This record gives sequence, structure tokens and C-alpha cells, in this order.
Amino acid sequence: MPLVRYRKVVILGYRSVGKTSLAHQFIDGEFLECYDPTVESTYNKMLMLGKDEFHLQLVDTAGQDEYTILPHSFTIGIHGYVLVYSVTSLKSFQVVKSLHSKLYESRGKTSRQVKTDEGRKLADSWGAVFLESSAKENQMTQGVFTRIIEEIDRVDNSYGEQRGCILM
Ligand SMILES: Nc1nc2c(ncn2[C@@H]2O[C@H](COP(=O)(O)OP(=O)(O)OP(=O)(O)O)[C@@H](O)[C@H]2O)c(=O)[nH]1
Ligand SMILES: [Mg+2]
Repeated sequence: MPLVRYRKVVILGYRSVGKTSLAHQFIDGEFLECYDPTVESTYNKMLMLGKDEFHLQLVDTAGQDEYTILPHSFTIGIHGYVLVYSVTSLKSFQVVKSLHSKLYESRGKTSRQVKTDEGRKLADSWGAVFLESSAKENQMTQGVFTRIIEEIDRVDNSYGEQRGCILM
């Protein structure tokens, strides 16, 4: 069974630029004429891209401006951002530039010291399965534990009675 990969994406941008409309068009396939300012909402969608299955968590935010301090929940454990501006608002275009700078700065502060690839190489050298996860991400964490159970089962089936121990 292929592992479902979890992706958390945050939509940012000045107010009333169409963040919710984009999310709604993507999730429900329709355009909303009405305007109802967002506080914050999260949409979940499973999608297949080629052979890969993804669980997307899409966070639609309240509009920001250049003075907004981005909360940690928007900067930690996020895989990607969609920065939205409106072609009819120069102000909203300035705001995406300011948001980009803030995100860039906050990236520097999260001090990763071990690259994903280094982890993978170490696991490879042990002949172990490698998955990188954060306890903040439910889906990947589920993946770690379902994978170890699958691996134990796989080895059990291939060696019959001989019992081993699986390392991840
Ligand atoms: N013409 C046009 N109108 C749009 C488009 N996208 C959104 N709108 C309209 O713009 C208004 C605001 O759209 P929202 O999607 O609610 O904007 P938002 O960025 O989520 O706003 P906040 O939640 O307040 O930050 C709504 O009336 C939408 O119908 C678009 O691509 N074209
Ligand atoms: Mg909105």
C-alpha cells in the first residue's frame, strides 16, 4: 500500500484578494460571489498526483498586511505557501513582497542542523527504512508507525519462523 504523504499549505495575502475563493474553487469547484471575511479555516483534501497520494491540509487565513506578525502556526511545520495578490490592487502586490520577506526571515530562525538526506544516508547505511517526521504532523507520524508494523510483517513473512528486529 503506498504511503499517503501529508502536505500542509498556507494561503497568505492581503484581505479580500480572493484567498478563500481560490481555496473554495479548488476544493468545491465553484466560484463564490459573496464576500465573507475569513477568520481562519482549514480544508482537507486527498489527491492523487500520478501514482502518489497526498493528504493536503490547506489553511485559509485572515488577510494580512505589512504590519502583520505571522504566528508560529504559519511558519512551523508548513510545506508550502500560496501568496495571493489581486491584479486590481497594487497594495496587495506590495503585501505579498512583505510576506515573502517575513517568511524568508523566519526560515532562517528555524535552525535545522541535520539535512533530510543525511538522515536517509544513515538509515541506508544501516539497511533501515527512513522517514522524517515531526510530532506536529499527524499524517507523517501515523506513517512512521504503520510503516514499522508493515516492515515487521514483511520480514516475518519472508523469514517464516525466524524472528528479527526491525529498525527505523
Ligand atoms: N472578479 C473577481 N472577483 C474575485 C476573484 N476572486 C475573488 N473575488 C471576489 O472578491 C471578494 C473577496 O474574495 P475572498 O475570496 O473572500 O477574499 P479573501 O482574500 O479570502 O478575503 P479575506 O478572507 O478577508 O482575507 C469576493 O466577493 C469574491 O467573489 C476573481 O478572481 N475575480
Ligand atoms: Mg477569506
